[in-house]
Amino acid sequence: MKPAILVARAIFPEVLERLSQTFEVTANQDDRVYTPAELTEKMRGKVGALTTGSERIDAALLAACPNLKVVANMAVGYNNFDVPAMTAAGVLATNTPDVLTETTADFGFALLMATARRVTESEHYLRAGHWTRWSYDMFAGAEVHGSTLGIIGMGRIGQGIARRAARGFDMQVLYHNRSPLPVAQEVECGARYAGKEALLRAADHVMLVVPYSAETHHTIGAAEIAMMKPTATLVNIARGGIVDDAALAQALKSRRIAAAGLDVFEGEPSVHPDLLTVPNVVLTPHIASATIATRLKMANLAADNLVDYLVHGRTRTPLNQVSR
Ligand code: 8YV
Repeated sequence: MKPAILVARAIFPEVLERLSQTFEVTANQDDRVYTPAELTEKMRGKVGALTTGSERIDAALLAACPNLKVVANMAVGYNNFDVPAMTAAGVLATNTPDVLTETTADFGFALLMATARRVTESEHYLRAGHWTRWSYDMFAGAEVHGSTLGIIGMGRIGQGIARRAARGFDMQVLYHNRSPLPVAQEVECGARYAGKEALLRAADHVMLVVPYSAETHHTIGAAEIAMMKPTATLVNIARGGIVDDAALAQALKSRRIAAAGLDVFEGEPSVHPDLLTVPNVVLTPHIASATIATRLKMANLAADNLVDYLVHGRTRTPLNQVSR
């Protein structure tokens, strides 16, 4: 009998096929997002699961699934996992670091450019048939090259964005992180450490790349927005909840800051209704890692994590330590 696993969301058929050679796979190629009760039911009796950010693994689910040994998240972020509860239950947690770093940094830059240069706002204007003549200030935005970028969260993706900014766009890069990087690494990515307030006051553009946790909840709220330049843009490719979306919508409405680019939202896939009506925000549906090549690498790494642990007793990209 092959060990039984759940693949909780639709994935590439070739990855499913690969997993089926080793496991008895319960798949979800219809891609319905399970309620917590449905997820628990589907997970019951399984030894492993491949999840995405939409599946919450918590103590209640773990208590109902005593056979579970490993959950492999197809994401680098893992705020959908209660890791201490998983460790206590002896369940290995894994994620997909590295394979999405450069692709996600590319997207951070795309969103920065689209926001500062008002790409989607001007496209909507054109599509609506409003474009009748050229004018000197039509959709005039903010300079990107040569400006100051403030990055909050300086992990692998933050560093990738810093390199793009410093080397490709001649930007001054400030970053804020729990702890400063070693000097050699700062030099390599062309970035300088700053306190959060100093960064917010100095930056022409602020980019959020910090993992979500209780400590980083509402890293940017009304008080932080009040420190930013009125011409500044804010880009969030990290997680919903890092920004107070209601406060941001209000700031965009009153033009307290110039514009925002958001790939992630509090309570997504719901989006704060005021963000849907203000023109000076670029909104994308959590697609920062979405290239076919990268998503395939993420799916394969999640699959490797299941095979490695369940078949070979090895760990590849673990988030906790458990004894088998
Ligand atoms: C995922 C992400 O697509 O890796 C992450 O943390 O946010 C995205 O790359 C998303 O979480 C689905 O699992």
